Amino acid sequence: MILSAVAVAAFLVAISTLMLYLDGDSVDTSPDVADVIREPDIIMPTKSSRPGCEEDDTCYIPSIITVDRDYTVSWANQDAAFHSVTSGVYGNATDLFDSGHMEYNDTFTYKFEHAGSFLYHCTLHPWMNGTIIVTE
Ligand SMILES: [Cu+2]
Repeated sequence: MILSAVAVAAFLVAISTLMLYLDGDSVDTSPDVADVIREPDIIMPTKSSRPGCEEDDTCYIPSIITVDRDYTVSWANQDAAFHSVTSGVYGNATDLFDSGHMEYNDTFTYKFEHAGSFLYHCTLHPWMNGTIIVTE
């Protein structure tokens, strides 16, 4: 009787250990979960709506990043003001990507499928400029 109780207890410990292992494994390998919890690559910080952020390079943080081709870059607006992430330069936008007006806490993503150097800007604030460098 005691022996079977020990056997049952050992079995339960083995099962719960296995469940923990399987649980941890599924979290680590799921790309969907990884995408959801991923930090944004670039943020628009507080007060980037006022001129001056370009002087210490804090309009988009960071303003230049290098990524591999087919990487999906994410931006998050952490400022109370509207901002945009728009390809090209102020007054001369290209049609590659455009977030439209992003409010506080909005995020925008774009997958870069070609290598190159891509300038972008904010349509509301001419001093806000950034660059994505995409390598093969
Ligand atoms: Cu802006």
